[in-house]
Amino acid sequence: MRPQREYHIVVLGAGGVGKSCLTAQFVQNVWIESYDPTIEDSYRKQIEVDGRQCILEILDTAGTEQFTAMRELYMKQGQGFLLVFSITSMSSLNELSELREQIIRIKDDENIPIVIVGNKSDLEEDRAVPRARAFALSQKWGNAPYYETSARRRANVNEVFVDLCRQIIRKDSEGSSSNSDKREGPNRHDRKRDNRRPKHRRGPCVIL
Ligand SMILES: Nc1nc2c(ncn2[C@@H]2O[C@H](COP(=O)(O)OP(=O)(O)OP(=O)(O)O)[C@@H](O)[C@H]2O)c(=O)[nH]1
Ligand SMILES: [Mg+2]
Repeated sequence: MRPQREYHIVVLGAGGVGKSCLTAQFVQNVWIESYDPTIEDSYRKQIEVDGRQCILEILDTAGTEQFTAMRELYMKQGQGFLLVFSITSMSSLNELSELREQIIRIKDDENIPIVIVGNKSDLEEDRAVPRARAFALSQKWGNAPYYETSARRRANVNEVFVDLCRQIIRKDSEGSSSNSDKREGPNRHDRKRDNRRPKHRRGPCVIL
């Protein structure tokens, strides 16, 4: 049996977009109607992805500005990021760009696993972010996968975590297969440049 691997996932996005509700649905299969702003919570969940047992260490972060002091630390530790906005709030989409820039700066890596999540898809009548707008952002970010989810209806909840986990696994295996080149291989700077050209291009992905 292949060994279990542990992966660190960070859930980011503006306050009230549904990060905690998505996490609670994924980890505990529960729907939370009330809004209790998060400071920081972490969860563990074991899942099987493509026949491989993975333990996800999930960090549910604070969207509210006064609780964001820990950001640098958890961005450093995170291996994959769910960038969550609400389809009912254009400003929540706009906030994601700064978060992504911060992740890239802190990880010093443009190809960090990311999934863009447009939550509250059950509130179609209140939609403020056209799908095309979110999709354009996904293309701008090198075809980062884009999903619309509803924590309320538990729609696409597993899918976003599994997609992110798959990206981390793929990156992990690319990293370890290039380890053998390290001795006489490209210097650190060149390897980073190589990372910007993913071997497997991610396909655009809007699952509704
Ligand atoms: N209709 C609908 N409401 C949702 C959905 N997800 C979350 N909500 C509601 O939105 C509110 C905020 O959800 P949270 O999950 O606490 O938001 P958050 O992103 O964790 O907020 P912070 O912890 O402050 O950053 C709650 O009242 C939820 O019930 C959804 O998919 N559909
Ligand atoms: Mg929360």
